[in-house]
Amino acid sequence: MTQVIYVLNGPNLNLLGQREPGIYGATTLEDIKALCLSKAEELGLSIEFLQSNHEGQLVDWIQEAGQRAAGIVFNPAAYSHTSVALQDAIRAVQLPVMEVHLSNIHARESFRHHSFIAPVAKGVICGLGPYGYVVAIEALANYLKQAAKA
Ligand code: CA2
Repeated sequence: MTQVIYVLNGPNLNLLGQREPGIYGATTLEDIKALCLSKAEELGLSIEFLQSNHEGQLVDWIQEAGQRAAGIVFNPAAYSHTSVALQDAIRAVQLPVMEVHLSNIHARESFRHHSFIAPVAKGVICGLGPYGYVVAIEALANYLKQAAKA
């Protein structure tokens, strides 16, 4: 059966391409969804691509992924730096998670340097722009293949 990957996006990422192009570029979230779908098709995976501005909704989707998905690509946006609830949800489902950030959070304000998600993620990709999502899907596919062999 085709494996499902949840691609979850946190607050304000719905504004991509419309505001602050100097930091986040001109690509919209719909463009990123198209990139993810194309990479998933190439790898024989199925994608559930979702965005919410609400922490509880993201927790619900992580729990849902626990029932339905093989892994999660997650850009928690500002909740990366604040959310114990999202870390707890990831710990609870025990799915492999690749954390993605469009910008290089380590080259920005110090409050962005810490992530509550990183300690429970398999990998963290930042600073590669929309391509980071493609890399994250590839890395997750590779992880799942290796895990199936073990
Ligand atoms: O670089 C990333 O992907 C971030 O997760 C983006 C978050 C930020 O809080 C993280 O530190 C790094 C912000 C997403 C907000 O996106 C906007 C897009 C357009 C206009 C305004 C905000």
